[in-house]
Amino acid sequence: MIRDYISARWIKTNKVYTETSEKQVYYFSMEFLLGRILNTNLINTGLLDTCQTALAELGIDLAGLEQQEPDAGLGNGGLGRLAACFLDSMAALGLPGHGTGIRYKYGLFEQRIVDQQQVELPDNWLKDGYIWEYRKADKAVTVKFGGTVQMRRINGRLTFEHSGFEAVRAVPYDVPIIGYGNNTVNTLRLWNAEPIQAEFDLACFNRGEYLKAVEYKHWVERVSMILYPDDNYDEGRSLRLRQQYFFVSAGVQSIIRRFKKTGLPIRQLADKVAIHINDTHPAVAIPELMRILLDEEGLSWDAAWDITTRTVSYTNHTIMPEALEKWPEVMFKAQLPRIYLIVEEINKRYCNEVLTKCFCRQEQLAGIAIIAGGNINMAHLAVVGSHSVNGVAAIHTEILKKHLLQPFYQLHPGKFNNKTNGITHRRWLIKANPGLARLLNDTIGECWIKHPGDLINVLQYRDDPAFKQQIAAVKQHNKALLASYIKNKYGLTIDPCAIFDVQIKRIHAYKRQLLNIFHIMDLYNRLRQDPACDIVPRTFIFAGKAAPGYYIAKQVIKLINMLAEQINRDPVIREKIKVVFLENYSVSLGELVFPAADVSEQISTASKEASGTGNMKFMMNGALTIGTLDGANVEIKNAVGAENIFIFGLTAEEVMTFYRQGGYSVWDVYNKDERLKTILNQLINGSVRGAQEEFRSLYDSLLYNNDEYFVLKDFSAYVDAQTLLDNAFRDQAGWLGSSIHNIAKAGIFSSDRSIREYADDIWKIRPVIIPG
Ligand code: 26V
Repeated sequence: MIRDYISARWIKTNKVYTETSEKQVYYFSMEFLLGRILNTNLINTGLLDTCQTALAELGIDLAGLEQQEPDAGLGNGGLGRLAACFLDSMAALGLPGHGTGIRYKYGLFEQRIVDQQQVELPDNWLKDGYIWEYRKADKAVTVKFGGTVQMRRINGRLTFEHSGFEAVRAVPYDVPIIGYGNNTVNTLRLWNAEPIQAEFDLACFNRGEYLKAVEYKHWVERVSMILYPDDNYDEGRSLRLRQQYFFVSAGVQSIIRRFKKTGLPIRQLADKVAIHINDTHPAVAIPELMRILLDEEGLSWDAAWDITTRTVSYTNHTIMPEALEKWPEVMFKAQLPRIYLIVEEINKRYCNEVLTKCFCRQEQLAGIAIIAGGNINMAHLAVVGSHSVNGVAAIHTEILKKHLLQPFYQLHPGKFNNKTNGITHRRWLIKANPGLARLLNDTIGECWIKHPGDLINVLQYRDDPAFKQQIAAVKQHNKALLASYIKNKYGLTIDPCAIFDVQIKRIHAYKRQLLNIFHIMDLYNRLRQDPACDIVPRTFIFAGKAAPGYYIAKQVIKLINMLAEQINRDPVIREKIKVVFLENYSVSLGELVFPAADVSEQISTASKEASGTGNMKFMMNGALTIGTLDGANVEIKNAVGAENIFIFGLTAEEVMTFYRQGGYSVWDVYNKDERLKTILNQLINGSVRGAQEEFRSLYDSLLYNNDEYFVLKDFSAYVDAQTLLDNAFRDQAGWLGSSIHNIAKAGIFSSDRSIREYADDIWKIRPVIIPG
């Protein structure tokens, strides 16, 4: 019904976009972590109440019905969820902006905990069909891999003939992206890889080469089969490169096809089209656009380059060295021979330009070259081929300018800018926390929904005892909901009055779940020593997936689960602390957990977390942050003030100084802190029940591998901050004031704000009103 309801608007939106020929942006991303969209579609169309009532009359519970929708998990974590929030905001703001990605048959794996360890199961999310997608077979295009390129000079002009390639048919599946309170319906176009029917198959069949034909089909379908489950880790897999070129080439071809229907000359492309690349994963869009402009449109190199760089913009999402994409030249050349030649030419011309303009000396070239040491550096390609490069939080952008991309910043300072991340308050507040949304409406009116900055209006109730009671009641209700989920799923009873202290995110050494665990172990040791020890009861809640091949991260999951088992059953500590690991973290699970949290753990090693967006989801739902000065935590602190957040630990500058010195002296810290000695020994002496040598690898990574992420170094400051937090929670009036303060200041972290900045500063696009 909702599909039919919006279909006329969808057609109308496309018609208006075509007729007005307004500039449109295409957000290219390997990942879109949509989650379920029935409920948010109901919110955005204004049909939620009507549907809820009508269904109730039929004896159907909407919430139960919603569970039938698969949770579209076409992303790993922050980068993919950001893309989904951005689509929602573009539509809400009436901006002509669309997503371009891959229709993975299998999304991010389903995580189960079996014998306290992570087990991965395939996420066959399409098995019962996906109600929101529309296959558009008539819009299919062909993408070519492999083969050879013949260069010829015809009438004085170089031409490139690509032959012997293997062709893949890219078929788009369109998903409507519905705007809030307007008539805009934008499009998320996901590309599916299919065999080119006709000749090849038939020829094979006719020759009786049945097996060969089937092999070809499988080879082709592999391209859009599965989302790579690594987050912040690049393995340089050739199938991933094929995935990248597959959706990028299909996407760019379809943009050009659409543009040409306007009848405008191709030279005006950048006036009508912006292509944004979400990290370097779609960076082959730069040479692909060059290929089309050169080989198919017959433009000169300079004209094509001018159009390309004015069309493309790039966001960097990580400075982790192991996540920066570098493709071996040999692999790249074999897969994409024509694209390789173009990248080679871009590199040659860029290096020449920099040298001839005396911007740098020969020996400095390696720092900016796109091709060096047998690899293609995709971040360098992305910077050189775009007109805008942005980081995702103030501190992250500064690190890009001063460190990771420093030589480029020297050469082109004007390209660099910051766009602090955001989250859609429609999903993360209105949908996830209806109780809070209602209370806000009753208190400050509904204007914050259209203008999230208006959340600031609740600040005047910061010290209002009646309002505090209402805020407390909402939180209590959400905590009870989570407690009952935990009871039903795991049979574990948790006290809704305890502090709910939550760390939910991918499991990664730099995010330091281990630091959180060490605080828990320290508390547990204190309670074992003195069961009367005066601490506020706490429930520590974890959730998150580890990349299947990431051994250390999997050990962390195992350690959490083993500790949970031991602590939750220990009668001596009288239920003062509990530990829960929620399996299969997903968008839907997040919607249950964020509203129930009192404490938000954002404890990455300073300088490592580009932004974080979970931090914003917690804040918007009234949790207080305990965190380092990393990513957007810095801006959260500036927004709420030091009194309403618990900041601890090394600063990014200090961390980077230590790195330059080759680390810090781990043993000094260890020897001076009895608590740490105890905890570390407990990892290897059988204290963690059932484990003897099990956690030696974790122990070694800290003591014998230089504690790369400063867990031991920050431990003492973290425990001190936790003690302050424990004290602060005892003063409920003060705590609720801070909670209200956090909600009031959360408006700037709406992705509507982020998207407005992208639209105004980078894409230069304007809202287009779609009449009803
Ligand atoms: C990188 C790679 C490298 C190649 C193999 C597969 C793979 C998959 C995902 C990624 C993305 C890593 C970057 C990332 O997710 N960054 C996160 O972006 C969030 C949105 O900007 C930000 O809030 C997080 O701090 C940042 O870690």
